[in-house]
Amino acid sequence: MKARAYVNFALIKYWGKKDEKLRLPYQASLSFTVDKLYTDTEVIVNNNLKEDVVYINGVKDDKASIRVIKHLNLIREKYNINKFVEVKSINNVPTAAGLASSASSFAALTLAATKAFNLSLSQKELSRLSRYASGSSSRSIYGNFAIWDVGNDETSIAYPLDINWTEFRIVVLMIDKSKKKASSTDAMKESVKNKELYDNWVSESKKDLNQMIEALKLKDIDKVGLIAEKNANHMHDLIESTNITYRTDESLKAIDKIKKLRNSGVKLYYTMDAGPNIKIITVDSEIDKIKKHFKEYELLVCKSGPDAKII
Ligand code: 2P0
Repeated sequence: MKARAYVNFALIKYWGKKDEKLRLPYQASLSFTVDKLYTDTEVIVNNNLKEDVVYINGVKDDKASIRVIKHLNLIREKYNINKFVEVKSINNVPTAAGLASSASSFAALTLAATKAFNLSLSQKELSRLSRYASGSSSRSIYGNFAIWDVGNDETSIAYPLDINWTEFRIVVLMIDKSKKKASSTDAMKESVKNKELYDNWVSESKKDLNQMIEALKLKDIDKVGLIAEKNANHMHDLIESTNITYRTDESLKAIDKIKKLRNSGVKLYYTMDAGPNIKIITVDSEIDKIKKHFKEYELLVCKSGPDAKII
């Protein structure tokens, strides 16, 4: 059984867990699933196997397999299944460069594995199950805009937002494809320890989320962009209060250029995740201008992507 799930980028970030094991977030997040970056994962039940065999991008990587096998164990335990599988996962995403590859990877794995085990789960059930493997993957079950609620173990799932904004774009500026130094899971743990700053992050991000939903309903790119920038900057300030930083000189240089171009009248904003790459938030009418001004970078212009699906 083969599934494809698409990468999502958060406009309002998930940063910090109140329950590490259940992967319950402290605050709700909102994302946009994109069409150009995705993971294809094939899961084949093989009765001759005595353990799972995992290939990621064609390589049998024991370290990367651990998290995959842990998730398969969780699915087997939950649904009383006693079969080992072969997993072949291909990312068309530079892995672990802050391009949210764990979101698409685990959403695709959850869908392909449950289907391979003959389970037929709803999107809500898939979102919840995927959450255990990677928080942000709960949002990649859905295409377009999605919100992942705080909730409890039962209710902390993502759901789609009914917003049909066909002109909305995210342009990925590839700054560095190398593997990030600190995993977001570890960086989140450090950030949560800083109680005063962390509490402020939680209360501000709740306000940001409400404002973002209203701005998206209005399809107001200036409001959406400014709220997303504020939220991303707040998250990175919080991260940098620990000893971790994802913003490199190259990221800051690109941000500066974005601001300058904005001052000249182009509608473009930015967000950043757990890596140095920049995602430009914009609309279709601005793409040619952006391409002209950012010739020195590899650009990936993304539209709204679909739900995770069997292919
Ligand atoms: C997000 N990130 O909302 C935020 C913004 C990175 C920066 O969700 O620990 O790899 O596995 O639940 O899913 C990183 O997410 O973290 C992330 P875990 P995950 O997209």
